Amino acid sequence: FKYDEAKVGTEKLWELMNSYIGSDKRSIQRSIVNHVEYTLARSRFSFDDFGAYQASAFSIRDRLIESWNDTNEYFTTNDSKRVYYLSLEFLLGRLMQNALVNIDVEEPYKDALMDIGYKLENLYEEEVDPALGNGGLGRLAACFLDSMATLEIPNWGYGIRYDYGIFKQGIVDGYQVESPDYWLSHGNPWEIERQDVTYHVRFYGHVKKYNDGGVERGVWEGGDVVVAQAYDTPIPGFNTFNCNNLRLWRSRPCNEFDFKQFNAGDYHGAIGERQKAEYITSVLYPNDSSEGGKELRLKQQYFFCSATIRDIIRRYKKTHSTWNFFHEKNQIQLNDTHPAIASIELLRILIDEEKLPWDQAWGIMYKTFAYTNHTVLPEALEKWSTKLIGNLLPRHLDLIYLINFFFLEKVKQRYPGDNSRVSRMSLIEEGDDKKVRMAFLSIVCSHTVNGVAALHSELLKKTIFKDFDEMFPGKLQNKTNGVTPRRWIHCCNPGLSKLISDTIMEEHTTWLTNLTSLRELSAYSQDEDFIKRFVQVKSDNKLRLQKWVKEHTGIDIPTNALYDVMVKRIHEYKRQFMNILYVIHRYLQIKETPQHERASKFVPRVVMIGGKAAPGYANAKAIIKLINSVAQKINNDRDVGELLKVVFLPNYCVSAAQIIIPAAELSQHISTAGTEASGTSNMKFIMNGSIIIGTMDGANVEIAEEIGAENMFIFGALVPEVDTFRKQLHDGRRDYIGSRLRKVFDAIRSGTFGDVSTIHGMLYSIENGGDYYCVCLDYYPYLTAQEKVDETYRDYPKWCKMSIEGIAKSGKFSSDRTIQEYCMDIWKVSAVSIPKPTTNPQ
Ligand code: B1N
Repeated sequence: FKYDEAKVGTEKLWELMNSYIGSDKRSIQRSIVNHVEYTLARSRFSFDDFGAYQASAFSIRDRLIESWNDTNEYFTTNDSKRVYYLSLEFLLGRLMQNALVNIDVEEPYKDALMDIGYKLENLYEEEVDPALGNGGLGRLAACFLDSMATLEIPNWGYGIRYDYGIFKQGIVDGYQVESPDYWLSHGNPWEIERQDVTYHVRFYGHVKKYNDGGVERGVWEGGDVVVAQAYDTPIPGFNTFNCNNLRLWRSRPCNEFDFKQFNAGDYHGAIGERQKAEYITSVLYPNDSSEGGKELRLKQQYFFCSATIRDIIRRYKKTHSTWNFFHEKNQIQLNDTHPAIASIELLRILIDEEKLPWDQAWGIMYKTFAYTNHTVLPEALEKWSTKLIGNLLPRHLDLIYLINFFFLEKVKQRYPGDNSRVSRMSLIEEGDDKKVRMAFLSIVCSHTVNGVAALHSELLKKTIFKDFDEMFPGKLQNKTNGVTPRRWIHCCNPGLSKLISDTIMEEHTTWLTNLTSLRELSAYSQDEDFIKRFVQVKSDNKLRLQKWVKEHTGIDIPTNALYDVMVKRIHEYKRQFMNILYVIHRYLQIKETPQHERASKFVPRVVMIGGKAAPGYANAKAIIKLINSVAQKINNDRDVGELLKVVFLPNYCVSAAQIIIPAAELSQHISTAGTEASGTSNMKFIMNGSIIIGTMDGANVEIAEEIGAENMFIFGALVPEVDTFRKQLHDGRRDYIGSRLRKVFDAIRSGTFGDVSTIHGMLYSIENGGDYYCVCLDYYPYLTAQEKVDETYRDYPKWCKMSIEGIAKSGKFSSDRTIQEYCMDIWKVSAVSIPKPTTNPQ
């Protein structure tokens, strides 16, 4: 079989199609203007930046669709093994520049647009930032899609097309206020609505069981049925013709099932019922690292898992008539336990609908699924009440009980008489309100489990998954996270990208897919010319951020100051609180120092902190208020002047990150050791030449291993020391505040920063043994590390050397490396490269 020959029969179609848009100026312009006229129905003679953005997006999408179609056809004809990445979150960020860069037409589009009066950079700003995720977990999914497409792995992502993404954060009087992110209000030119790809999804109802020659099967009937409709977003790879897909599901009412109510004459009631169906995919839950146990969330999970599994089965059945090869042709990765119900759904379909024997169904499921854990925080581990599952998904609860029964039999066999182990490992947590432990269920139903950084994976083995690691040695692996250098170096920091290409004399197309070649930069870390250009790039980026800050906060910040940045979701474990305590300390110190001594004692700094707090997380919101109040006071203290500025960066999101990260010189990753599973912004910051001040937590440990601890400011307790401190707290230790921290607490309480009473609860609790995240334990080492920061910044060549060494040795943290490891160790899948498309014979 030769790909080109497949087209021979369709020559006629080729004739009709003016396909494969050329990359010359005229073709691009024609395609854009055609979309202005025919798609947008606007005047071809006058369109604003937004119209130009939309038309360009449609024009680019046309190209993507061409390779999308070719790719899928090729995978189907070749019966390629596929990977499916299931996630409740995909934090894609803006798509236009990414698409242009990946298919290598950014320059031609820039020229073509310039010629008709539009600046491409301005059009980029017209795009809404699709924010269907909370933070690291969702952004990781997006980086993985980019890497899988680039590495030519046959992959589809599956998730939910929420009407409302993560809320928009505003700041009023220093407090966070949330407003809805209705991101679809101006349409979404990147998606393709699939009217024809729909599935029915059932909720509630009841199960009738019957015995089918020794196998118990169920028939699930009644309840509510809603429709899942597919929306596809093409995912182009970098420097390849392959184009993968992200399929997101939207809930719609199901016509067939509504008629009764309409016929009964209850028109309004029936319309109301229909709206309930649409509600399922309305809104993304805004909790990062905590779980609410709400029914609607479980509905979302099952809704998208059911549609996804049916879609995967339908695709498989197109080319297969037996189940024998299902697991060899399909691998399904669960992005945390949020889509865990997918494995039970596959099992249910195989048993109840496909009528397979239990053992065969179980084997297929087991060999198909793999699960990634992203946290050890107990509040983030999903546990669904059996009542809730039993009501919403009665057949699934049956199967979970059955799985648990068989599993516990094995545990008993293996550890006879060890009853406490049996109850520890049970998939069901006993109690008044029995709960299904979704992480344990996912381990039992998957062939492989992984953590997201070396330290995290080791902790999993020692703590929450200890019993499982003992019983299934080797099943638990590590796959250290990574980020895509296409977005996180090339797109967000074009100056640095060009400097790298010029220096190592490689096209960006080469090093961006082989990031370890950045090592060559090491040779230039003390090269005067290189450093000069490097400093220029950084100061350009600082200027860009300065403008952004002015525009979004009204605050003027100097550029000749150290840019100290901490951007991530606000959480006690991440310790933004410790950061702001230090800022207060620094402020008090400046005030205590006579004017004429200040310049020699303090390096001018702009401290920037940004991130969203979950709407129901009172302490996180109190931290935001404190930061803003401290900023207000310090920024208006003329006595301090430009020596210290504090900014809360509002509405932190992917597009903001692309401005903020390239401008940072210092970035803070200061979580309590053992709490941050990996962190991924730490990787983005080092790739952009920012130095990390951080604890030995998450991927910081491996970053230190790669770039050398001497190129970071590492401080703080290690995991065992944290454990000890917590034990001491438990046993009544209270002597841990110390005089310098006491002063800071006093300043807060005395009203120096106005009314910040919302933080008083946290202060009290920290003083009275509730310092679970060990702020006090790490506070003084943190001060020392901060002093080292100032000292180093004064020796600017040394600072630059550290910063450049960081970039040079950041290659490991490309998500390409991560995906290669998943491919080899978990999915056993290899690249399938589609041939260069044949051009129109005309
Ligand atoms: O996943 C990231 C890691 O880099 C971070 O360290 C980790 O905190 C993050 C419930 C989560 N873990 N758990 C979540 C998100 C949403 C939700 O509803 C939990 N996010 C992480 C990528 O590995």
